[in-house]
Amino acid sequence: MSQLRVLASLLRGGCAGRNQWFRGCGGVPARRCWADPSRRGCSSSGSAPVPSALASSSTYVEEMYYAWLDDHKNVHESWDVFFRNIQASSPPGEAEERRPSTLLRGRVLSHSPGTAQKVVEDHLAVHNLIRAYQVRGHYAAHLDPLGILDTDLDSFVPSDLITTIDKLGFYGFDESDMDRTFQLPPTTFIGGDSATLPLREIIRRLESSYCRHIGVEFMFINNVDQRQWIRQRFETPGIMQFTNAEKRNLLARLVRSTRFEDFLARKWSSEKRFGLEGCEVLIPALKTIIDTSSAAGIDSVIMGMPHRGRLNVLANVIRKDLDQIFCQFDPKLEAADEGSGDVKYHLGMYHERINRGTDKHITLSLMANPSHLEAVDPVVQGKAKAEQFYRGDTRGKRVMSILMHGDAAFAGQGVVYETFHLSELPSYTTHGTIHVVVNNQIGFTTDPRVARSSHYPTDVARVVNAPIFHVNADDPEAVMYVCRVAAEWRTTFNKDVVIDLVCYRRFGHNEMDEPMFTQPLMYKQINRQVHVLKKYSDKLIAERVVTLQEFEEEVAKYDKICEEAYTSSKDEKILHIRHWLDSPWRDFFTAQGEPKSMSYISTGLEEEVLQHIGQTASSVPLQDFRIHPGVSRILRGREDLVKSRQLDWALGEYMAFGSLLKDGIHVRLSGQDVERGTFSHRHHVLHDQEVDKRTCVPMNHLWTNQAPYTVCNSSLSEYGVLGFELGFAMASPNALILWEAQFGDFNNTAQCIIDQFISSGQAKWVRNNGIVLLLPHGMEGMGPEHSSARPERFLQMSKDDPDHFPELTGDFEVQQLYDCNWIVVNCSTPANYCHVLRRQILLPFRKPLIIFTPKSLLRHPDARSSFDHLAKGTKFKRLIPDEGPASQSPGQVKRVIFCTGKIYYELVKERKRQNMEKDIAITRLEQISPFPFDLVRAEAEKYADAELVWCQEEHKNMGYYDYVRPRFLTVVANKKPVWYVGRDPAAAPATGNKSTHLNELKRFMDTAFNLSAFTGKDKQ
Ligand SMILES: Cc1ncc(C[n+]2csc(CCOP(=O)(O)OP(=O)(O)O)c2C)c(N)n1
Ligand SMILES: [Mg+2]
Repeated sequence: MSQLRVLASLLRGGCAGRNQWFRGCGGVPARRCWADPSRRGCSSSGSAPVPSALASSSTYVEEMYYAWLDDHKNVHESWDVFFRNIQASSPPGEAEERRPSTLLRGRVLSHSPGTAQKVVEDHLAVHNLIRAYQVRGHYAAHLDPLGILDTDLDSFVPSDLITTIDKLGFYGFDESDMDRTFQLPPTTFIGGDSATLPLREIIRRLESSYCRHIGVEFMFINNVDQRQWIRQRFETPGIMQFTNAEKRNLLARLVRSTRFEDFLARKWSSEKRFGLEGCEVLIPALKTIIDTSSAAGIDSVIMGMPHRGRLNVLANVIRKDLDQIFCQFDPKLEAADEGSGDVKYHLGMYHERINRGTDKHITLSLMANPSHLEAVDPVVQGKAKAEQFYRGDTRGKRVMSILMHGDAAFAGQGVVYETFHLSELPSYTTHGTIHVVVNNQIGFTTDPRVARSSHYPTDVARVVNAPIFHVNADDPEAVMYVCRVAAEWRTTFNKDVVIDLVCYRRFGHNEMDEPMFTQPLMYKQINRQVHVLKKYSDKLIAERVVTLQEFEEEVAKYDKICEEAYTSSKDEKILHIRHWLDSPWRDFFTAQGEPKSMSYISTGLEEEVLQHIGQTASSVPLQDFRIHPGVSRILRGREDLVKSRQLDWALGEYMAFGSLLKDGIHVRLSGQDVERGTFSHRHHVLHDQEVDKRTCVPMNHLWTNQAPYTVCNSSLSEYGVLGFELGFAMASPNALILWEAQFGDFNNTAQCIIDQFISSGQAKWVRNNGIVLLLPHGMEGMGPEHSSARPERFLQMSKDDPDHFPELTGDFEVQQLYDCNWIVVNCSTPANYCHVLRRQILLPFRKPLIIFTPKSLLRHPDARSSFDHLAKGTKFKRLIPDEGPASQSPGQVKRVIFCTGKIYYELVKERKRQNMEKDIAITRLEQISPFPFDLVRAEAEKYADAELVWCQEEHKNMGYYDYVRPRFLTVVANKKPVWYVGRDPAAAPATGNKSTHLNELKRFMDTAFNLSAFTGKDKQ
């Protein structure tokens, strides 16, 4: 039995899909939507003695039958004969019943056993064949311009594609069947206006649709309408047509793209630029996406891309002035801005202009990015989401993102997957991203066969049901077509889509590299490869779309533009990174990009505001909303606190968020389980216990004209989500954007965002960012994990000078914040936590803020603040001095213990227990970095005769010690030692053994209160 017979018996269960399609024809040309859904039952033939192949395909037979009933010409004549025979022999009345399964019952065998079965099976075979091309046609497509590599890493051609005539046998056919005509199923558009086609033509059209220069992967998409939409775009005969004007435009864009790289190569032959040669078509591809999207209403496009072709995109897509690009190659250019700056192929850009293709206004921005491939993906998404949010673009109809990728990075970097998984989440979706892969079939020197395990570099996109259009980049018209379809796909379905530009890299990884060392045969072929511009111009000249002279004029015109820009670029003497800003905040800064003042108003609040927020935080603002009794208890507890004018941690946070919302500041808190709070203390989203998915966010019921509060549980990702929030925070300075790690130590899976963007972003790209990281931290006997948010790492990356005592000007506090790269705090009170969050927004500039947040302190009865500490006129305390007996008579104090965070409460308890409140002062450092030199000096001078101790609960090689020690020594001008009290050095952040944990604590507490512990030692 041929394999077809097996396949035929497998063709069951199409009912759901078909019915859905019949029902869901809306929006898709209803060429085959002939049936009344009510007549299209999915009945089987039950126990009737219909031959097995027919029984299993009764739906198919029914389709044929209904088509035949509508019009006998709808079906092939063999079917016509078949149904006529059955109807003619039906008892009177039965034929009117019009259910073929009934009509067939007991009749097929007796009327035309062999013929009927063969007819059905042959039709099924054809349908299978069509489906095979739709599913696997891309494996046989000619995607590689070099013609030597298998883009899918596999030279195997699926056995069910008819690449040679003998493969017809797979379907039980031979050459003699090639001119037989078959009825086409409703799941294909290859017929155009005809419902039937000869087998030869069916195969030809399928090859043309799926096996030429475009390979379409879409059959894994489980939405039938979407699949049908794609089929229509790729199967309809003659659909890929371009006008002569479009072809000329395409050629002109290719000229620019190609000649730009040629120009750079000529002028700066030994400079790294990561040229686009071999994928010049990227430029017209992006322009087509932008034109099509602009025509559909998009007026802001946010892009992220790697090194390859970046300068070309800046020049020919974003339209950065060419002289500004060329002057970047001048080594004598002096930097005008502070900070490190960055190499030219990492810089970003923001440009508002008229899109020539549509004559509509458009803003294009390319995000600055580090070398770390794909790291910018979630950042772009976050920024796009924020722009959509602030513009009320709830469906992504005005703002969109485009992400470009290299083939090796797209397959290899996990953040790509994390970003895809954000694409459909309500609080993270950007309503469809167009991904463009520059698939040059190599990553630096590495062959794809050892760089990925999937067929294509794009397989990762399948997880979100994104269609993938592979296209041979040496066929510019095919590229244009898929770009247009991709943009239309986004407009229609607001879902992600991938364009895989299968190309080659004409030179080495960069202009200095020798590719023949590692890819000799590939590069022999590349050296023979005719340039795409030559191929396409020859084609258009042969088609008489342009003349040779017109083409040469176009080239000369662009070369002249480059030459002129080159001449004027020589006048540039100074490099302004500021001109390469990707996210300008125009009204926030002065025209020169400076803060409008160097002070900030008090972060304190009116009593009524505190009361009002406190009451809302303790109540359920919706009627008939039944909350869990445990939550009720928590709200009652809050109510009691508010009545006694007290704050716990959750209330402190409420006060900060609520008061900023009142002032029109959008607040967004994102991270794993943030809605409830990992430690069940927050409860910002209440859940009705009786109505599924009914929720209430009291923070959004505070004031009538308040800004919105967004609190969203994220996917289980740190790299992706932190990158996303960082991008969100770029869109506007008037928003407090917070990312909370479930436990602080999980920040290390987002290390790249922290190192490459948060700590160094301003230095490299002169852009401010006020993102807040909430990192639960504290040694609570919970084991090596979940104890440390690794303060040492953040502090090590803080740029304030440990050895230099700064000049204390009047606005020192603000100036110090302005000069730093980020702010690191560990607050010990809810009031101070509230103040530092409010200060973040009230400052006239933005800096990232890292907060080590508590766990046990969330409910610690001593870790509460009075409303007085938030009253008008109060502010964030960078340092909280001792206010007890020691501070009354500082001359008697023997030791000052400086500490930060939760250990303060343990120290105070122990001091009391040992009755040493006059002997030992305990001072809390709340802002660790930038280091409050001024306040620490005041404390050190106050207790001039006392020993200085730094006490921390973390191990000695971790926590804060390495950061604070040299700064303390600078404060005391190296005249006194700073003694360390804390855990010994260790490899793991904490012990897994509870009793060891407690013993360690006891040991260092004993040292802290042993006044002779350091006697006789002169330094540590
Ligand atoms: C995260 C990361 N790891 C390693 C590198 C070093 N690197 C730079 S380019 C490159 C190859 C990239 O290949 P591909 O993504 O295919 O882009 P192409 O250069 O071919 O355009 C590598 C490994 C990097 N930049 N980023
Ligand atoms: Mg590559």
